[in-house]
Amino acid sequence: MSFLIGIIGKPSAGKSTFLNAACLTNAKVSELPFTTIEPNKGVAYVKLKCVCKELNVNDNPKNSYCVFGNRYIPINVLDVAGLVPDAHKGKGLGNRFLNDLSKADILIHIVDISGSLDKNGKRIKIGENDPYEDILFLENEINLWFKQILEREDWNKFLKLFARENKKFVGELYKRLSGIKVKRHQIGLALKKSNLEDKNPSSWSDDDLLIFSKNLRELSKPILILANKIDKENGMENFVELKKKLDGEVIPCSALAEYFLRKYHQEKKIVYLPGSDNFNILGDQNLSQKELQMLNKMKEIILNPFKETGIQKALNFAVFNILNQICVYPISDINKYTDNNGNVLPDAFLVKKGALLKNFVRDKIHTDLADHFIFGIDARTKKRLGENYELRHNDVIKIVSAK
Ligand SMILES: Nc1nc2c(ncn2[C@@H]2O[C@H](COP(=O)(O)OP(=O)(O)OP(=O)(O)O)[C@@H](O)[C@H]2O)c(=O)[nH]1
Ligand SMILES: [Mg+2]
Repeated sequence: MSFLIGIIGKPSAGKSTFLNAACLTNAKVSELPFTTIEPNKGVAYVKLKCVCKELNVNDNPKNSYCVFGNRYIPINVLDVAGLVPDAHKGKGLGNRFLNDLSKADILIHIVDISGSLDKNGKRIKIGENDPYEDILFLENEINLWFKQILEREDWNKFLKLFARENKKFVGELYKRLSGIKVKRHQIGLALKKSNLEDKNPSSWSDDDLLIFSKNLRELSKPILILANKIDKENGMENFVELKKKLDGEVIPCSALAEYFLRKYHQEKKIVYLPGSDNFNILGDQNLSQKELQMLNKMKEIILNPFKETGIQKALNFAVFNILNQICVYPISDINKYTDNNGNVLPDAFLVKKGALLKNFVRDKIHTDLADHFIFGIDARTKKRLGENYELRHNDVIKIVSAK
């Protein structure tokens, strides 16, 4: 199972450009608001330092790929229609697309940092819109979407069923939220965070429900802010201002720059590795004077100051810092680091920090293997690892089973 990242933002913020840049898809892009109606899907990659260099082997990846010692692991990305204030009430394209986000594990909010679009994605004078306000309205919309899901189908009647604090309540809430990928423990945590653990559900106010919806949304679909169009006039100043107002991470980005760099790489005009701070031109004759100028400008205003376009950083931050994933390499031969077919370091799996070896075997490898699991062996130290061994980032492990 791979992660799903949902791309959200107001119309024309650059969501489809992000998708195309990250996944080399051909989703329609235009200056007009509501260009995207049906969601667009793609596959992007998180990037990390592969263990092949440290182990001094040439690898043959199967579920991922490796270039110059960088391992790229696939994740799913979904670009949806633009969101406007009161979308949860049906404004713009309404909540239809919100439902498209149901299966997302995390959301990346593409903000137009140049401030040249109003809340409905219409072009206005550059700098006229405050990107901070976009963040407030959009998060509110997503929280209200959660609230609406809870409220539908006789919410008040539902609350009255739980006259006292009741263990069943969490289970019933979990059922109610089954469509939007909320985990059971997140419901418990959200109740605690909202100070509602000991409150009788039948006496919940509308505010209680709103606070609970917000906390649950933050836990189950966290939002990473991306300051897109940093290349535009005002971009940099607005970015500095926005950073002052926000507690969390905000990543500067030019989705357009990444898109061009990856396209030119694909067309063999340059060599560019996603997430790097440079590119090499493959013979000037492939590029017009105008293209060369544009590439130089990208270097000057994006790659040099920010060290990358921001797309790879956003994907990595979402998966490693917010979803707290680490990478583990299962193998069969602890000396050659191969699978049964001789492939060196074939698979790189993302697992949650703190996961136990037995859960990793069950969730990522095979339930059948998990049933017959005996122990693991650390390929580096050749030591035995029990089922309750807590996995560490970059572990290379052989699974020994009775089957
Ligand atoms: N300068 C600059 N322009 C960008 C960037 N990203 C996107 N754009 C432009 O912004 C406009 C809107 O881009 P889209 O990707 O279609 O925006 P969207 O958010 O998918 O829009 P909707 O589908 O209508 O909601 C296009 O003209 C893009 O070329 C960027 O990083 N820099
Ligand atoms: Mg779009």
